[in-house]
Amino acid sequence: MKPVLALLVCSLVAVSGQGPDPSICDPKSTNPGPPLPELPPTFQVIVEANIVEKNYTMDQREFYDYPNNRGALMSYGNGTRKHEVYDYGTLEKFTIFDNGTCKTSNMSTSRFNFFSYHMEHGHAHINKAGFILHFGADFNETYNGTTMIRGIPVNHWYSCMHNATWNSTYKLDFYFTVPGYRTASGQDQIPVRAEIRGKRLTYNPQTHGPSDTYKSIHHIYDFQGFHSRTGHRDLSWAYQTEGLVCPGRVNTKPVPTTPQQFYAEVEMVNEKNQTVHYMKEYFDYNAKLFRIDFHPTSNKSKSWSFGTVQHQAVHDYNSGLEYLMSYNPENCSIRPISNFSLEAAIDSNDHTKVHMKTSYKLFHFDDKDFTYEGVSRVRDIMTDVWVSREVNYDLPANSKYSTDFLYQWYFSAVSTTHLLYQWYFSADNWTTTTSQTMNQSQVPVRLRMKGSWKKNDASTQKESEFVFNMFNYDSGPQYLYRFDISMCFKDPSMKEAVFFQMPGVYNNLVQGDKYRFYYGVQDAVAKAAGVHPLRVTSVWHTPTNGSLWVGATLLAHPDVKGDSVEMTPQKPLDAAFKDFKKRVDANTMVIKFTPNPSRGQEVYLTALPGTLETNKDFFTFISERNQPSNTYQPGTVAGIALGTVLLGGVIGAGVGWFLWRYRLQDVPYGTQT
Ligand SMILES: *[C@@H]1O[C@H](CO)[C@@H](O)[C@H](O)[C@H]1NC(C)=O
Ligand SMILES: *[C@@H]1O[C@H](CO)[C@@H](O)[C@H](O)[C@H]1NC(C)=O
Ligand SMILES: *[C@@H]1O[C@H](CO)[C@@H](O)[C@H](O)[C@H]1NC(C)=O
Ligand SMILES: *[C@@H]1O[C@H](CO)[C@@H](O)[C@H](O)[C@H]1NC(C)=O
Ligand SMILES: *[C@@H]1O[C@H](CO)[C@@H](O)[C@H](O)[C@H]1NC(C)=O
Ligand SMILES: *[C@@H]1O[C@H](CO)[C@@H](O)[C@H](O)[C@H]1NC(C)=O
Ligand SMILES: *[C@@H]1O[C@H](CO)[C@@H](O)[C@H](O)[C@H]1NC(C)=O
Ligand SMILES: *[C@@H]1O[C@H](CO)[C@@H](O)[C@H](O)[C@H]1NC(C)=O
Ligand SMILES: *[C@@H]1O[C@H](CO)[C@@H](O)[C@H](O)[C@H]1NC(C)=O
Ligand SMILES: *[C@@H]1O[C@H](CO)[C@@H](O)[C@H](O)[C@H]1NC(C)=O
Ligand SMILES: *[C@@H]1O[C@H](CO)[C@@H](O)[C@H](O)[C@H]1NC(C)=O
Ligand SMILES: CC(=O)N[C@H]1CO[C@H](CO)[C@@H](O)[C@@H]1O
Repeated sequence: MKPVLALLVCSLVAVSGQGPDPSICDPKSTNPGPPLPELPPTFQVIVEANIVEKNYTMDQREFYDYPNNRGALMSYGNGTRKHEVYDYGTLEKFTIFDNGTCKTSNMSTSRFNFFSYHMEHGHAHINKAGFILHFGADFNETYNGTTMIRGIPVNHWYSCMHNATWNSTYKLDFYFTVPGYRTASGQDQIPVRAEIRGKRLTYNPQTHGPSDTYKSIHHIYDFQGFHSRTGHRDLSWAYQTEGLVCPGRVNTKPVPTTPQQFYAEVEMVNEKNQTVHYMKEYFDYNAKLFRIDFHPTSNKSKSWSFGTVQHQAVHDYNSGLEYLMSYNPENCSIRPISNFSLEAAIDSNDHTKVHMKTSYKLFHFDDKDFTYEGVSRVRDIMTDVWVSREVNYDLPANSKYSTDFLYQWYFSAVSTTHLLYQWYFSADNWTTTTSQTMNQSQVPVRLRMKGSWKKNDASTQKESEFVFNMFNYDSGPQYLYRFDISMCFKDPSMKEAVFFQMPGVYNNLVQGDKYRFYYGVQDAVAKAAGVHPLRVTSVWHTPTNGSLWVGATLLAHPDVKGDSVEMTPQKPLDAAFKDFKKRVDANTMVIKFTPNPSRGQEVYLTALPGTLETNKDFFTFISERNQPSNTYQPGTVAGIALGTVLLGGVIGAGVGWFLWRYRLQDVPYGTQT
């Protein structure tokens, strides 16, 4: 339909000069006849365009959307297909070719565009359908009765157009179904055919004006399946360029901001190998910690893993070390963080050490070519989509690799996503509901990476396509217990348990908010010992009414040298312990405890000097403290067990078994009292 519009646009009717050719039509005759049908504000139609004078046919599926200021065409002609998207908001046209490339054109500088537009208060707007098709009262339609087209009874109108500059005369016939005719869509008076016939002077490139030779045109447009219904289906796909980069496109929405901390569960789909992997990622830029849980599926990776078992890798940039752990079987290896790690990058100033990427960099948002390409429904979630083509993105200088990837992000589009977490505790006649509402907007839902890469110029090009689906995303604080590394410090010489007493005045407050208390303990012990809080694990306390005992374990610094920019000097264990003891004895080991604001205010608790005990393991200490003759209270061990599991991370199966047995032993005793 493009040719006719081009012609129509440049041949507005004006009866003047030499006048129209009477053998084609007479512009003076007007008899509007019955009321002219109105074209709806949105519609789609399939058009078969027969360009008679040039002997070819073109098929087009047209989408018209006045309210959303856009249009789209899918056309098939001369054996090739293309998809055009017209965005009048930015006056851009995107042409998507069958070979998967997309071209951006500026409508304000191109001579013709299919739907045509006008300016409204400084903004471009697609024209009304009647104007585009040159049909309606404005065009002085003449009614010419009813006839049959393709077996359909139709009303026939025509208009006559003339342009003096080109000395052109065109007759445009329009056929609409007669009122009451049962159309397929149920819509009344829909267009069935348009036909244009006429002639004009050809263009003279020398004079940029009309030449003295005529050319005739004759086009027949058959409209099929005209309707404006969308039903339950979302037609946005027709107006989308999803998955394609259209170079030069205007970015209409900046990429989301990224948090300093986040947690996400990731489903990684390898489209080429047809495999699916699952991972959990914990990212904390403030604490310079990263953890990833994964499960290698191939024995090939033996060189960097323990085989096909569940792994947990903690990357501590404060020491430059990676703690790679598996729990079943138990295994740990400590080594410098590799620059191949997801969140690691070779430092550009230093050129050898790694540093931790910001989440902004991790998401590739330092790539300024990301452009917004509209909304899309992913996993039933409405998402905003950004895309970029990244050629040799972030490759180290002098790398022989070459990469070319399409990087496409989907973020939830709703301005705020309410994720409601609810826990229900119920025991017999007692029910409590606690809920915590968290507002998170622009949550990452999916990342798609598709492209090719080569190891070097001589190697063959490899194709890759990955989809990363992100679940349970949480940009809230990342608690340190998630980065527990105590598993790597099994050797008694690598750790030092400390136990100390505190004034029992806040027992109730501590008991009611023990995890917040544990964070305070971890922090205070680390400060007092002069080490990073990561080196303080297995925090616990005695939830009894008597004296309040608190314990923690100080970890040694492994005998492995890290290699990161953020590295800080690491104190040896004995020096850390000595410093800690000094602080306790000097009455300056102060725990800042910030309970839940609804429970109480921030308090400062000082360890009682002279109470520091050590050189015992946790269980010996507990059993000595909780002899049946002592002030044993049911619940003690259960409380410790839970606290240890939570704050100390996953403790080994042996310890779990111990606690389980210990508790069983105590149950009869507890009930007897
Ligand atoms: C004839 O068409 C030209 C564009 O090709 C246009 O600029 C001109 O205004 C038209 N003349 C009349 C009288 O409408
Ligand atoms: C324009 O068309 C009219 C009528 O068809 C004809 O008489 C006239 O000579 C034409 N003028 C030119 C410049 O071709
Ligand atoms: C179109 O086809 C007809 C009949 O086959 C032929 O006479 C005419 O020259 C063709 N026109 C063009 C422009 O190819
Ligand atoms: C139609 O396609 C053929 C073969 O692909 C090409 O040679 C020809 O130039 C095309 N014609 C037009 C008008 O695009
Ligand atoms: C894809 O097709 C279009 C139109 O045929 C062409 O202009 C473009 O160069 C092609 N691109 C590639 C990468 O083949
Ligand atoms: C399109 O061209 C016009 C005129 O040259 C210019 O003002 C406008 O910024 C261009 N638009 C885009 C999207 O490049
Ligand atoms: C319609 O007819 C009126 C009156 O003859 C005329 O003034 C007007 O320019 C015509 N409009 C078009 C689009 O031809
Ligand atoms: C995918 O399969 C290819 C060929 O079998 C293999 O070389 C490659 O390592 C696999 N990729 C992943 C991520 O498993
Ligand atoms: C991995 O290696 C172990 C022992 O070397 C073997 O039992 C197992 O079948 C291997 N698994 C795969 C997937 O090759
Ligand atoms: C721990 O991993 C190493 C290296 O993969 C392996 O040689 C060793 O057997 C593993 N130890 C256990 C207990 O599985
Ligand atoms: C709760 O306890 C009350 C009084 O003891 C009793 O009447 C009621 O049936 C109990 N409700 C449930 C759900 O057990
Ligand atoms: C002016 C005009 O086009 N009149 C036509 C109206 O329709 C009848 C029948 O289809 C034709 O014979 C006329 O020529």
